[in-house]
Amino acid sequence: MSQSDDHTHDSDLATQNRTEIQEPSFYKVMLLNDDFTPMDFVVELLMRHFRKSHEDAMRIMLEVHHDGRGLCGVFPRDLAETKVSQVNQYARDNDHPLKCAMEPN
Ligand code: TYC
Repeated sequence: MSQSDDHTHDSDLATQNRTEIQEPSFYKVMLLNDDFTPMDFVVELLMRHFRKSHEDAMRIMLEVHHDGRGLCGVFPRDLAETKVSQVNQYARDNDHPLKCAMEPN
């Protein structure tokens, strides 16, 4: 086998190894309950940031209120990170303690 064949072979193996240990590429974005953020702010946030209908936003908000957390959507990692940081910033800008977080799907 020539030197260049060796390189090709090695890099194929390296690619396979990297593929085997890759993290899940999709993440759940979860909304967390608190005692202070107004319900209508949460509903508006779900419509604005996750394109939910008023009905779905109300259902998710009540699920978070009763169960402590609720699913806003499942996104590729980069988009999940962006959503979480935009939502947490939006809550902070409006002086509410609401928190959003991501977890592997
Ligand atoms: N528990 C809040 C209240 O009673 C409502 C709320 C719902 C807050 C969802 C945060 O992610 C949240 N006003």
